[in-house]
Amino acid sequence: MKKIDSPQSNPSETDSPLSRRHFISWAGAGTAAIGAGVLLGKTPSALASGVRDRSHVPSHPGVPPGWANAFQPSSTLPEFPVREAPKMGEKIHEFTIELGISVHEIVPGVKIHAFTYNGTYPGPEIRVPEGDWILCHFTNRTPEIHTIHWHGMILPNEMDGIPNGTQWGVGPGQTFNYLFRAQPAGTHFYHCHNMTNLHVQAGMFGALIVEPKEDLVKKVFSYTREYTLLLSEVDTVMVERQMEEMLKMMGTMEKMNDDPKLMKEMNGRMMGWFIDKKAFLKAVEEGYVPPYVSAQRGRSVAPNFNFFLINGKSYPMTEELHIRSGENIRVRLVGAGASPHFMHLHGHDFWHVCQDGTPLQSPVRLNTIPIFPGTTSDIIIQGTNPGMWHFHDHSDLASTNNGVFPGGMMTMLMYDDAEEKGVRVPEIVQVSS
Ligand SMILES: [Cu+2]
Repeated sequence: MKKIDSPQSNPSETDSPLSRRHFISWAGAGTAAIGAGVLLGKTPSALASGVRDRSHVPSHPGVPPGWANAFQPSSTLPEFPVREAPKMGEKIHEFTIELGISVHEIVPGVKIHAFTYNGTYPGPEIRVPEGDWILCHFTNRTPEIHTIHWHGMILPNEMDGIPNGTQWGVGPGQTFNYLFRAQPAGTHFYHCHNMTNLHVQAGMFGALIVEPKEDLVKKVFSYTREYTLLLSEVDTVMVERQMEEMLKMMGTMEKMNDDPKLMKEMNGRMMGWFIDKKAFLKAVEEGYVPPYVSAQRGRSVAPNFNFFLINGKSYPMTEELHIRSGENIRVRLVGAGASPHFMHLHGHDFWHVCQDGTPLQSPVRLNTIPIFPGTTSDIIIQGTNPGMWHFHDHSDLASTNNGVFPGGMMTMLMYDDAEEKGVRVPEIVQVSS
């Protein structure tokens, strides 16, 4: 780990989050250093160097002891220079992810064709310590183009995984090697960034947990178990139809390979790719009709979600959370899909401790937490009320399976010692009311 020298010594100036000196640094050398992506050891402040300096984080009144996460303008800066290469002695964690097409069962009787990372829906959880490196060999074994976007990571531009944006899409049979340092710490996720409306519904997402050097949450709440819940939803009719269309279209394209005349027509227009905005506008002028105007590829219909998933499953097939009286558990909630969800716990209040990976300045006490698409929230549940408690999206639509209550985005908080504590609740599996 590389530390930045900071000549700041006046505590009043350091503690003031918006001191004049910070502004001057930001407007001057700071932006230049960030733009160049280089690490300069002797700069006037953390802002100027473009990397974070944690050497003087002040304590804040009202937060739990040890929480020390007060507001600092420099706290969004990367801890490590972004465009560095791995150095001798630094740890590289290697992962192989193969994308294939598999059949995924949401609940008994409901199966869809899915795009799966290493065969699972969602993909495998990736977990690495902050500051170590991730080297991910991503191979595409499907006929569509895909990438992996590392959501929440502060990484080099060309590792961000945007097809025809920061990299060429990874085509059938191709492998792309993603290499970046795991930062910042916290709960994050990864997902495909091509045709996300279909590909994420089809299963292309997974958890990415970057473990901090010092776990502030554990320091205060000393949790013993943790769970990661990836929240998403799917329109099974749309996914089935589009997966079928995709396979058909790919078949046609394969035939075109042998026919030069047809091949000529299989240009950027057909794929919807243009070299720049000017080329796109010129094509429209010449009569090109974008696919969102004509439903020519059948992709203009908005999804009508009918299944609501926790880690790819709907109730009653969701995995339960386990707790004991007096125990704290950490639950990482990830908004991996396209809709907001409102996770509500019965019989308890819980602590919202982290947002988008970072510990909050002060934990917030709640019984319902909104999880918006692309956000992550970590909560701590304290074992204070033995029994078997519902934990579910309070949006009533999401409590159904294909319109039938109960189902959807719901799981149970199960006390392992409920009976010991004299609470007997029959375990009933209900699939219709
Ligand atoms: Cu994809």
